[in-house]
Amino acid sequence: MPRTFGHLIAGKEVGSPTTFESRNSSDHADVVGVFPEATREQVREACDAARAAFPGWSATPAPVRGELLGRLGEALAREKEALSRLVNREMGKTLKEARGSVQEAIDTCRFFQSEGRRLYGQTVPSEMPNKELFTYRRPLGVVGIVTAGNFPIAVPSWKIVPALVTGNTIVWKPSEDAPMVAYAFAKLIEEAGLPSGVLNVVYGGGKGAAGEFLVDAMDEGRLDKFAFTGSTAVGRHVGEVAGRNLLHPTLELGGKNPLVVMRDADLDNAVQGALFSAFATGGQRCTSAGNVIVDAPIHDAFVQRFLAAVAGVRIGDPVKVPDVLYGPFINQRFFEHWLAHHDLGAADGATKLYGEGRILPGNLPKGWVGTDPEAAYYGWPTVWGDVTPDMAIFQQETFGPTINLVKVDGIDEAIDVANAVDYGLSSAVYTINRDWAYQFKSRIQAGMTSINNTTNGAEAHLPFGGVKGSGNGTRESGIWVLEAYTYWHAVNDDVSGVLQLAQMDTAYVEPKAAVDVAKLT
Ligand code: UN1
Repeated sequence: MPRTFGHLIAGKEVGSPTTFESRNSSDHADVVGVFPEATREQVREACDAARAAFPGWSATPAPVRGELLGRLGEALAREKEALSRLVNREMGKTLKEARGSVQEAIDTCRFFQSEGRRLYGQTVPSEMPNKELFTYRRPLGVVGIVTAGNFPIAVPSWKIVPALVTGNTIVWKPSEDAPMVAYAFAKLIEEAGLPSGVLNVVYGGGKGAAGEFLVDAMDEGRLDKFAFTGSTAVGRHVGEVAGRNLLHPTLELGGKNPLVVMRDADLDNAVQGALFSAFATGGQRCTSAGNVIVDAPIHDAFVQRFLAAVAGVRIGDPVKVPDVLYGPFINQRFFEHWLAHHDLGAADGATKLYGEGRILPGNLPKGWVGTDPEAAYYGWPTVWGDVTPDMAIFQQETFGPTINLVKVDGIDEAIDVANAVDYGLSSAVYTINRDWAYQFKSRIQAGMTSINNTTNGAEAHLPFGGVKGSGNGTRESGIWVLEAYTYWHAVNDDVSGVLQLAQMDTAYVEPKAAVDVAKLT
């Protein structure tokens, strides 16, 4: 019998009248756990619990908060294997990728442990005597967090860990696709010693459910900050609600990431990079490649090698067969959205070079090494050729194992085509020409660029986030994320004992008569 788990509100585990099952993404017969569907009232209670916990947590010295996050890092490292297996089972990443994603959360804790001993402000000279100026980072208050299922521990850690080290309290609505991973993460945060009410977790869906209730909590004045990872459409809505409440949200949204292969590239390296960028996690990363842009002189050679590599891609249940490149769709919605793109591609007039839709017993790709393809949603690796920027499949995020091949002539056209989407999250170029690499990194519209590597590869101490439709310019990770969870407080400390007014009582030194250097000799 699967266990039934509860929300975490004010340090207590509580249930709801309705529940939902979290199932193994690779084998839907396997129920991982049963979770409550939060009511609007419960989301409000969670916000109020976070509000009540704020004075105590924000007054806890930052080094002490950092120490707690260091302990969380140790607990995550201790449980890394079990957590990775949970990620692998619940959302369907390969074990290697799952381990990487847990490591990303560990790295984040380690980085922010010591940030608790910095959180620097400045000491600033005043324009008047016997007066000092200071700047302090202050926490914002209660943070609402909604995260996606594709990185169920790494991406939540990018938000939760810096929000905590800076003294905020939290209501987190994890993805309904990976609530078990969220529960385990929250338990380890509890183990590290976080006081009750500082982190509250409410489970449930997005639309018409816990996610929407948490967004609505901004209109109810219950939140001071919102952080969201998910689709651009939902991100726009979150941004609108945040905007009318004068909140500055963190929005990490979709992508249609370009990977350029220039004529001088190491083709083997480029093929491997394109393969991973396109198909790892079944194309369900925000950083997955959407369009591979190939320089004309090597176009045909690249396509030939790429298609040979695609035919060799191992696909199957990543819990039972460890060395697959990718496993199932995380959920039915992603699968259906991906399936529909086949009609788009056909209507666009693109050429399907590889792929036959859903993997089924009578429709197995060469690389299928799984057991029962009907146990979950599995998709053929799909490659479209002759794609041009005006096509819908070039423009729209697919979020599945599909890649488009686009032919260009030279670096200028490659950059123009790479920029011809409404998104701008990540990007990559394969070239050994220093000038082309320089041109690409200078002119590409993206928050992240790899030179001779995949479109993936964010690390815990680099800024992560997009431009254009991929976000609102906020950044996660590293020192940059501190801006998202604090405001700057300017303090004037006057010890003169008299009223002295800035700009008015300032005794600037008057200049003397002008010196004309030409007349000096
Ligand atoms: C995401 O898909 O939301 O660079 C984050 C990468 C990972 C993070 C992806 N380290 O692909």
